[in-house]
Amino acid sequence: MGGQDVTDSRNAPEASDMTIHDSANPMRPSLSIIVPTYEEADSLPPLFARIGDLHDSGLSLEVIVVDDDSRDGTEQAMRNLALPWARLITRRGQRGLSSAVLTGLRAARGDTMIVMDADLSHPPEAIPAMVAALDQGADFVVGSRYVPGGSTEDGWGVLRWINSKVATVMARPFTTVKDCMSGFLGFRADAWQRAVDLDPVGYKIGLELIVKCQCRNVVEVPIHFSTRQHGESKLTLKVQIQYLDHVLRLLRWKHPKWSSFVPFALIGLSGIGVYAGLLAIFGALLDGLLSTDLQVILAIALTIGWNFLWDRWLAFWYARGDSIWRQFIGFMAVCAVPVAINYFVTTWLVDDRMIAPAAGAIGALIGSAAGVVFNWFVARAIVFRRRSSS
Ligand SMILES: Nc1nc2c(ncn2[C@@H]2O[C@H](COP(=O)(O)OP(=O)(O)O)[C@@H](O)[C@H]2O)c(=O)[nH]1
Ligand SMILES: [Mg+2]
Repeated sequence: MGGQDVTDSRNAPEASDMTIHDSANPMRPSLSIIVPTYEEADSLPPLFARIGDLHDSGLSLEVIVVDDDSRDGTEQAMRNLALPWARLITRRGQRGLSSAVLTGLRAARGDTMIVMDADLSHPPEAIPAMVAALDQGADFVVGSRYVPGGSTEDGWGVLRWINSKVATVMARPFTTVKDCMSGFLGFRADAWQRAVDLDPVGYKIGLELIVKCQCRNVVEVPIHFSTRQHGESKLTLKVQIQYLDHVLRLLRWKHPKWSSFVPFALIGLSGIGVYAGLLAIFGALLDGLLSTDLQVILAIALTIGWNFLWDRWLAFWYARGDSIWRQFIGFMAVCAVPVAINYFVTTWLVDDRMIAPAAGAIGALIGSAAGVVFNWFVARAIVFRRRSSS
């Protein structure tokens, strides 16, 4: 296997930092199996023994191992195997499961793609059934633990199980697949080429692909999910936190309006509490120092500030790069309508000798209810504009 530096790989910004140890096999296979690896040298010989059985049984395949420069003997292991249908891509200066999978997909030549772990938790023997499901019309196929016939090897810790289930439930807004976390995936080459806005972050490239390729007919093929025999899992706490971020990104991509309006409305609701609380505090502390009118104005100003900062962060995330002062001025202008309603209701109730916190709450409630939809539409259209590229 000679090392060959890649300089012209399509869509591959990382290309100059990787080496393909090519097998120079001129035959175009019908199936490409992508195996991302990080420190999996010991798993490779048994993995290739089992994939080799598929190859020997007549399946036209290539395997692309995408290793993030593990330096644990992976290159040597691949050299020892010396399989004409296997390639190793070593990426340098880059880590990440999803981006490794995308690197492998770009290099793949088959019409059908399978992505699997190196650690033998995914049985290669299930691959023919997965390919058959695709041939029969599935857009996407998942090797699944959670469908009849599927199972998980005993000894999977309870925590690990809960973890997997919680992650699956969080994926519910996007797919009803029972085991979209398994990491054992298959699809036709054109499905991922059709994908828009692929975001190679995180660990769950399966979920990303199902959503971004808009795959509807996802079929689950039952597998027995084995416990890894060699090496360690890379599913760290950091990776799990990144998953939350990934789900949020997918939500924002798939439902941009709702994922803006819902936080906006909730922040508006929180503003009511902030406003009433401020009025109560001012009433207790500033009564001799500041007139009631000024107290109300101060409370309104601080509440606008509260709403603005949270809205900018959570409801209009895409406009965080724009000038904050310009946005703040625009936001205040947009707030003027409900704020005016709020101010008059509050001061009118105070004149009516109701206690100020209750007055504040009622004023804010009416103002917010009247303003929330109006404000959101106007803020979105004028203050927090979406740039065409985001
Ligand atoms: N290239 C690459 N592969 C990775 C990375 N993280 C994990 N992998 C591989 O992705 C597969 C799944 O990872 P694993 O640690 O088994 O995760 P788990 O199955 O969730 O415990 C394995 O083959 C890993 O070697 C990474 O940062 N880069
Ligand atoms: Mg694993």
